[in-house]
Amino acid sequence: MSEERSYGADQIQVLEGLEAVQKRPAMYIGSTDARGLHHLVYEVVDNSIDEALAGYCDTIEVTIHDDSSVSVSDDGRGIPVDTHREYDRPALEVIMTVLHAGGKFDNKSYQVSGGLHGVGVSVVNALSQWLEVEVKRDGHVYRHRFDHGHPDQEMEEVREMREGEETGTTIRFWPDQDIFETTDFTFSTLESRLRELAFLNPGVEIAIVDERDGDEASFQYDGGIKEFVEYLNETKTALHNDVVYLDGEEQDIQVEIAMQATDGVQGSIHAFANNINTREGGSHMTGFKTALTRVVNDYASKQGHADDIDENLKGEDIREGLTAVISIKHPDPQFEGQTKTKLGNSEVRGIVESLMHEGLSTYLEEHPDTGEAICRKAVEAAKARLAAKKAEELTRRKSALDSTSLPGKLADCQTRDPEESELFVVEGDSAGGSAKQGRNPEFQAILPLRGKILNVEKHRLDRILENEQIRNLITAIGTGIGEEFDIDDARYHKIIMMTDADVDGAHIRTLLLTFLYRHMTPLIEAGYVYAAQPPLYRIRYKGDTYDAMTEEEREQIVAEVCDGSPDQVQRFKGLGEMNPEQLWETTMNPDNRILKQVTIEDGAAADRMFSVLMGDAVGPRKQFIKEHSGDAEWVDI
Ligand code: 0RA
Repeated sequence: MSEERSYGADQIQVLEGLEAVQKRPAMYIGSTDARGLHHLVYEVVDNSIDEALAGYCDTIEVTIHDDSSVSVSDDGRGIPVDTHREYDRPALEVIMTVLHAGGKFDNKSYQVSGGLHGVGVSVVNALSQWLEVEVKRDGHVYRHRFDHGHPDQEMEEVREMREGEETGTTIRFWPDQDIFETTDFTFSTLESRLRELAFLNPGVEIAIVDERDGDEASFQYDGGIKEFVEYLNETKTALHNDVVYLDGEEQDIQVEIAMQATDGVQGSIHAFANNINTREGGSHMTGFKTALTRVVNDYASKQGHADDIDENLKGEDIREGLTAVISIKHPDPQFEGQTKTKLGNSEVRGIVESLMHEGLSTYLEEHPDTGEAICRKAVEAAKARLAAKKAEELTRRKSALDSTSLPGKLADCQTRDPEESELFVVEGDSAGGSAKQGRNPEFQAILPLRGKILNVEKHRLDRILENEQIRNLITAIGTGIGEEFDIDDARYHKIIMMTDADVDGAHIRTLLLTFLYRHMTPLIEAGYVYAAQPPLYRIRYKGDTYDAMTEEEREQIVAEVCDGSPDQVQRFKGLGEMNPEQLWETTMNPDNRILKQVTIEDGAAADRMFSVLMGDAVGPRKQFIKEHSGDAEWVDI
């Protein structure tokens, strides 16, 4: 800050605000790991989206620069620069430095910023070692720069706007390396969220460029969430061509619903409120499910489509294989739940229900082929469910998964405190043997898995549970499965997949992840799931050993540490090649190892990835693998 400035009461308030954010960043952005880092970008983009929702911005451009900074550019009206009366400072400076100041300047009806991570762009400023804003409005180009959230100097007027030049805002920020565990932005993570935002805000063009390697993508969907459903179903077989689309508005609350049934056994319903993925559901989800069950049952009995079964279709029957996106925009959304991703506004339930009642009933009447396809699929699911029940599958399942009888293969740990306990799920019996000898038995348990586990994408839960590997896994974890799943029963708070660093290992890890993602989602959400990172090479030089996790790291160590001539370079083809001590040292010892936490950054993207990799359609899978073969991080771990 310039020395002359005297601090008035308002400035002191500003400083306290920024300091609070810097002291407890996690309170404002959730975490300071990669997830929190990417939230910074979403926070800035949300402001541009607000400008688009207000009708003033068509294009948003995100750039990852090669100096660990990101810029977000839009063609909106530009952040106001005139003097703010209360603070006696440029409005731009107030917006950038005062917590929650953004929204006060405009009564926008559905602002995104102010929602989940909508803590305001001032939080991004507080957590950036450097931030620059350029505003084009009122015929001028203005620039303001900030150092750890504090104005570096007075706002500058740089030049006049040129003939035909558009108004807009560009914010470029360099995240504070003392605050964030990593400042390495991942293109695919940002890309997924930007694609989602483009689906949720039809018409807005959102582009991303990665200056580090030239990657780029651009999204614009005039069809909105209808196109979102088509995209989610691209790798699946739809049972009707048309995507059902409903929209309505009541009490200033906009509701949009799009859905399409597929022949798969996995359903996926994605609910959003003010562009925020409400993973924990809430009133819009409840309203949707209740009405869906009722409308389809009414329609089925009226048309005689469910005469084959004696009872009503259950909600789960109708949702089997159904892909749906619900998007609401609310002037005052209330977010609840553990991760603040559950919509609390109770009035929304009835509004969604009545839109579904009227809209879906009419739709089915007018599109009898679609109505029949949806009913036929639900009846088939109900029959499978009833058959499983009849075979006393449910009782068998319960006793088989009863955690009082732990699987014989499990070498459990001594502690009974789940917070301290780690479960290593290990590929193959031989690696399992090494892991058992190498572990610290106090808190590390080992479960070897033999061969490949079942591809759960393609089967219903009752079939999946016939697989012994899966049953062992469920029993060891202790949470139960399906309706009985309870995360509080988890016996370990770290479930670590330990697979070979080769193609087979990646395959097994993906199979495991698919299972955990589909059937034990809360474990991933709670951050309990990890992937171990065994080294690829061990290099010996002058009596010391060095491990390299990647090809590049090996080259670097050989060149920089061993002066180009190491004594020995050993390639670990599999975990089984490491002796127990090596396995402990490199991969299991909490002091040395690298664990990658599995996150569900984006439910929709993960859902799509799993069906691309595991589903029936071969074309998209080949395409995906071709596109991502050089990208070791695709699995979001
Ligand atoms: C407050 C008021 C107005 C625009 C904005 C904020 C605004 C903020 C951001 C952040 C990124 N891009 C943005 N674009 C606009 C409206 C001011 C007016 O009435 O012209």
